[in-house]
Amino acid sequence: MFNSLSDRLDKIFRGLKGSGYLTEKNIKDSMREIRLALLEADVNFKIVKNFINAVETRALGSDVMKSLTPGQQIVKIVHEQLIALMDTEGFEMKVYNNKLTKIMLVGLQGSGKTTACAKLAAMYRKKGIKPMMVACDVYRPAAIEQLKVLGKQIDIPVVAEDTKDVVKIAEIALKRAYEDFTNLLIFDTAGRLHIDTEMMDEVARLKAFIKPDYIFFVADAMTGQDAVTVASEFYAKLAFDAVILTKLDGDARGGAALSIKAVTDRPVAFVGTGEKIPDLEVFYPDRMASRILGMGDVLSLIEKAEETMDIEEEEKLARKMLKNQFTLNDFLQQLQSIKKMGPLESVIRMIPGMSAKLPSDLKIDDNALRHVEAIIQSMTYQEREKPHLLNGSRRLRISKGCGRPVMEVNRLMRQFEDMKKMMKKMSSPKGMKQLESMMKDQQ
Ligand SMILES: Nc1nc2c(ncn2[C@@H]2O[C@H](COP(=O)(O)OP(=O)(O)OP(=O)(O)O)[C@@H](O)[C@H]2O)c(=O)[nH]1
Ligand SMILES: [Mg+2]
Repeated sequence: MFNSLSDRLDKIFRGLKGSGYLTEKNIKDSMREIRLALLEADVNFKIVKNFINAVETRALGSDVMKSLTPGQQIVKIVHEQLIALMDTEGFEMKVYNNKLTKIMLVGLQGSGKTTACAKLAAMYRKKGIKPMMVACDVYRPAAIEQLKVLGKQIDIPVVAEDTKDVVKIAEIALKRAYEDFTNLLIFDTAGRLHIDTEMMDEVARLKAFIKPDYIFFVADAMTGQDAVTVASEFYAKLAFDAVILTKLDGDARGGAALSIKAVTDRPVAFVGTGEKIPDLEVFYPDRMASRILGMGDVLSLIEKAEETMDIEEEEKLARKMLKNQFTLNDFLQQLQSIKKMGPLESVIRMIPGMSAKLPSDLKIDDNALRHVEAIIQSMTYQEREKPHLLNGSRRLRISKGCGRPVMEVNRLMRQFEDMKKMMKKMSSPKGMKQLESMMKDQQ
């Protein structure tokens, strides 16, 4: 997501930083380029206009022109304006473990409502909340089945009734929720191809009966400005509280994420970044702005790591690395914990400075990781601890065992040796100094 916008902005800023001092002309030129970049990312044209006006006014201010680092000042201004554009005004879905919070998900067909129900349920359960889901999409039997399957997969109860009367279902669900001391009741509703009165009436009836604490409008980011238009129509008819923007992992150019708040005045609360249950993130405008500007998103990366990794184990591994005792068994363990964090490409792009360095069309093949894993798994424990045992015939056996060519086995061994050499270098005091200066270069 945002790759091409990030690349374009990066080029513009590099030009600005390179020129040393700024004139009114090169500010105006770069504003024109930023404007084009935003329009190309499918940001609403009115928003682009306001955005550029705000940035330009601030950039032409005497403080910026006179500063020693005018290029960086402009990046800072764009960063701040992006944050303002996506401002959530502190919106947060508050759920408590001693009372019931009711939420409703609405939106067009296929926008990702049912998936988001399960993702939210799983996310909040991790925080010690007891969720329950309710199937109120009564028109398609497959829709009810889909929620049931998801519920089973994550072991969260689903209320599904054999009736078309959504209010009746809600009544049963509320009763069950109170009986089971549920803290979060999530209502999945039917999507339509477009907004029609029948659908709005049903959702409105359901809303009046449930009296939800939050209504979320689920929008597919891939549909760009259409998502924004539908969101504002929806908002006019059914005042929702916030937006869940899905499919930000796809080809979405980012326009929807950048426009929704300004157009509907409702913030984005969560973003969906994949089809799997853990692929849901709380939306933070500052982190998103940093990602767009290729500054990386260290906080999200750390959170992801903390959620999926065993910190104690990681520390043990780090100590082994420093002592140069890192073996293929450790390497395998680390590969497996990295895999848990999600697709490699999205992980790498959150590292500051990395996004701009990677070509936007770069596709990191997660299969490569799987192959490496398969190769190591075909070795005996002994071999993983003492790689020098791996002679030609053992390598051949491993290659047959994992179904990868011997060449790949050899390459992996070479890379592992190189990695160990690098670790050895880094663990010396001189190496640490080098690492420090590398990090400084990044900033
Ligand atoms: N890549 C990606 N796919 C998603 C995401 N969220 C949902 N999907 C996929 O989008 C498709 C539609 O998702 P659903 O959750 O069934 O959408 P819905 O809004 O419930 O659809 P209806 O019930 O038909 O209105 C499914 O194939 C999901 O796997 C996301 O964040 N990223
Ligand atoms: Mg659905």
